[in-house]
Amino acid sequence: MAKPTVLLTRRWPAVVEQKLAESYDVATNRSDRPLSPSEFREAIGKYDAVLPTVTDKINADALDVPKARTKILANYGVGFSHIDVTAATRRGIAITNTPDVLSECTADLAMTLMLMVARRAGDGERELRAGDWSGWRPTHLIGTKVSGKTLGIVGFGRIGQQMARRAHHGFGMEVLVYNRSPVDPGILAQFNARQVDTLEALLPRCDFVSLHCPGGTENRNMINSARLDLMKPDAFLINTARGEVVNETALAQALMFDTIGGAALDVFEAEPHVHPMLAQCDNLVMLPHMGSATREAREAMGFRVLDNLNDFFTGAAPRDRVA
Ligand code: 8YV
Repeated sequence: MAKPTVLLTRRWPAVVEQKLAESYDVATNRSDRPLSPSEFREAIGKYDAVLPTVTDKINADALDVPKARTKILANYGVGFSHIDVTAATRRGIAITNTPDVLSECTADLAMTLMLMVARRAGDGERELRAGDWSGWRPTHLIGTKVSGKTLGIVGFGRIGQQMARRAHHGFGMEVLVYNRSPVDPGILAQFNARQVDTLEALLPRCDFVSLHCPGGTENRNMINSARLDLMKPDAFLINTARGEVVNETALAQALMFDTIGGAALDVFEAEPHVHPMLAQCDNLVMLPHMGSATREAREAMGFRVLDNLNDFFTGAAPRDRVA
């Protein structure tokens, strides 16, 4: 029997590309540049499976193909707010993602950002590299203590829980949780965490707020100017979730007028474009969407896609089917 045809929209770790080629007839986007909407439409008409990732904007237009051949979008990544789920489902296309395998690394990066912004690590490194360090003094680059402070976690899924583990057991932080559904008390107890019912109840009580909820229309602009105003004037916002969850203009204003202490972002609304006002803020740490960027996580994500594909093409239910 002929192998199913699959398209990788970006380059993947070599070990996964090799393994994939054993069972599938694989086409690779050798240029490793994001596909255009028309290239994407062509792919939907041509391949049995398309393996997209966060840089593919798969809206209704991209799925508007009279004779779609693709039966599954096996996404490389846990977040899938770049896919119009309703439009894909209408065309009978299944969607899978890659949870679990990147939770620890993404939480590690959220911790990195939290520590960097609180301890002014970016400022320090820039000063040193610019040759401007004049030596130790008691008043130099004074930051904020992290240990023992209160951390608000928005979205208490797998990554949010890994963040709580690090913050509570590593840094003795008090953990408050906001989640759309009630969290099992046994899980909260692992981190001595308390769940609150609204963001309005969470934000004024936190020294740090870290976002771990999905993106998409439901959570677009969740952190707007009214909610930023509820944060303590010296509190920090960390976003490793999705750019659209934060209103970037409102955040830049809060940073410029010092109504919050600072922010640290790994994700942006219009990646790879950075809002010009954000680029001017000193009390902001920015990283280029690196949450899952470890060899271990990126390989495991690829193998997880492979598992989902194998299930799908042998008629079993893929374990990570989200639609
Ligand atoms: C990736 C992510 O950067 O999994 C996600 O949702 O944001 C990250 O793991 C990306 O989506 C896949 O490369």
